[in-house]
Amino acid sequence: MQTHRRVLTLDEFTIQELRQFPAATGELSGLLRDIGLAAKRINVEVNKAGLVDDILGDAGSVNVQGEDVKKLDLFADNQLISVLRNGIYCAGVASEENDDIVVFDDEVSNRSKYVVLMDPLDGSSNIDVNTSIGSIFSICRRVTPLGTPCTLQDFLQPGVRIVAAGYVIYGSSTMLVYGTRRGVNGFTLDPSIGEFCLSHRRMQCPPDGTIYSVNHGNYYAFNPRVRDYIEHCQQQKNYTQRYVGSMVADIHRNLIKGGVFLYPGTVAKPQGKLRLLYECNPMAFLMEVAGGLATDGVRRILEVPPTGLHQRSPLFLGSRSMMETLTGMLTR
Ligand code: P6P
Repeated sequence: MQTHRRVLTLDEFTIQELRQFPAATGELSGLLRDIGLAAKRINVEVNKAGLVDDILGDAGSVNVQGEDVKKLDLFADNQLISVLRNGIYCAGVASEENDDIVVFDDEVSNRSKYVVLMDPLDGSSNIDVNTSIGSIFSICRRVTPLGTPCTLQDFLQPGVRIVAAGYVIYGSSTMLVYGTRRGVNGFTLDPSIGEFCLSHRRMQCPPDGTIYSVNHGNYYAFNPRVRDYIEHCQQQKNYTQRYVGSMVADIHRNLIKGGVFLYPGTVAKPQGKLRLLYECNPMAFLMEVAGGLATDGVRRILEVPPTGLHQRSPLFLGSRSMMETLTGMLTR
């Protein structure tokens, strides 16, 4: 009898990974399962956003970046914080939606060895037009003593200290993609069972590609070397430009198909728009584990020393060969 091929769920996968490391405590696996639970709850609201107006549209507030906060941003932030606070694996959170760190100062959470940095719903300007949006997260080991409340020091760590990172893309299907140093794996949500199921095992970014992703609207505000690279791309007959305006969607496509994503600084905003700790670092970590490269135009993104929770950085990341050409042009 032909039995249905069983696909590993996220929980089964993280437990399988755990079994390969008998010394592991299971905390990281538990943390990833908690994030998966929050993602499922956020997915329900994202999918019905067009149907109900109590979740769509501006929440009336403005976040630390000065950006209008959509109600879904706040819902996503609340879902992730509540799941992590009620769990037993996280000591606190840094989020785009909160000016300061959120410290889960209770006896159990203070004993947790991880903190989470996140953009709970990135690309929110696309919510109203039904374009793919995403949640981005990274997980770091605390540097302050266990048993005490986490502090800002636990969050201001360079990306090389990331233990795991990932994103959820709410698109034509909903996927959770996460990586540890062992590899990047993608899980597609199966609504029939309400589980993320392994669909993209050991994701590798193609070493070369033909897609470049940049907001051409800023072309004349870029420095000349960035413009030179964009013109280089335009001169390649087989290259194509793809830009959704939602970094999770743009980077997810390039991770699978190959390509480079550029969010350079401009004359007015030399540090660009994207935030180092909870946008650039997690995506750079994933891209490097998948065989790609990620820089701020000069330095490896993961080595940029953090000075502030919401600091920004230019971001260039993607296929190794394309990044080597890009970096050569930016630094000559
Ligand atoms: P622009 C979305 O608001 C976001 O933070 C990223 O997801 C995206 O890559 C970028 O901003 C788009 O910015 O200036 O090109 O619209």
